[in-house]
Amino acid sequence: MKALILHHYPVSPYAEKVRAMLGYKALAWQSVIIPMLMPKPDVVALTGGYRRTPILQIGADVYCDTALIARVLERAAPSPTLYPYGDNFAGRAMAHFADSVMFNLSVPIGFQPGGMMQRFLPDATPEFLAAFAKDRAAMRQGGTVRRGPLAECRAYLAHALPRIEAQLGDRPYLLGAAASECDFALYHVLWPVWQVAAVRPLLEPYPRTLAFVERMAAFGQQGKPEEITSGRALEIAKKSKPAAIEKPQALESDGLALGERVQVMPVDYALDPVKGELLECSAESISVRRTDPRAGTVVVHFPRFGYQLQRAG
Ligand SMILES: N[C@@H](CCC(=O)N[C@@H](CS)C(=O)NCC(=O)O)C(=O)O
Repeated sequence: MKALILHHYPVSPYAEKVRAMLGYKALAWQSVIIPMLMPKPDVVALTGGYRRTPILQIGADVYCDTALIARVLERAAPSPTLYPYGDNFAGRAMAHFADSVMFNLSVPIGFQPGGMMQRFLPDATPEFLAAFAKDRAAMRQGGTVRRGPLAECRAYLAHALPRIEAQLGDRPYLLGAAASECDFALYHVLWPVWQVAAVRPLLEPYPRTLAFVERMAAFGQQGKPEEITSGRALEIAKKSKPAAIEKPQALESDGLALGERVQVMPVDYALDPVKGELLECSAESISVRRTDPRAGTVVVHFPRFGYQLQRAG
């Protein structure tokens, strides 16, 4: 099997979701630490424009978005499964709610001054923190995600936590005795609250939730990745051939045919189009082939849900 290369940085909650999945599946992986803000020339050489974190590289295939990465890891190592109760609507709905709604209230809580950045980057200069805030504001421009004021985020969390506690009941995980995709989604959004001593008390009235986060965090600590440089990852991409796509489909492609030049980008934020030749567009994923002077010919894959496909402008 080709190596799994995760491009990420330590303080990223979405990256923590994948690190925990890798640990849960006891998969060996290689780690490339990427910049936290733009410019990210080596990331963009692989993706063609997508800048969000993390991405998973397998040879010359680049997988964007943790919803798709979960399915790729499942293919790489079916056991233990991330879908022990089936890949069903309840699990997907919980994962989506955690990723899309809860992420946007837990980040303002966990990333307040003195929070996650202080914990993971104690030496960050005021200039870096200001550049980070500016980068994120620019990334969200034109997007559809509203981040409310802190008091509102805390109120929404207070609304969600008793329900999470009730959902856990006497089960270790949201859907039962085994962990599934939605547990990893909920874990990574509670992670910034749990990591920061000043806000962890918000979780303390909910002992099952707290025990759940601790259980999930143990998966995150299990992996022992091999560090490689982004230059090495680009060489690997250049030397590799993208995996063949069997029986490619063009489902609901609005008239776009396989082989056409298209662009793909998220619907919510970080609206950076990735242009290339459409190789597949199914109910699960969109794949485009593109060539970069340093990465060579790569295929970039996105989940179908949450991404827009258009003729290349
Ligand atoms: N839907 C995406 C969201 C990923 C995301 O928003 N990640 C954050 C970091 S936790 C990000 O990309 N921040 C900007 C950056 O890293 O450049 C996924 O599931 O992977």
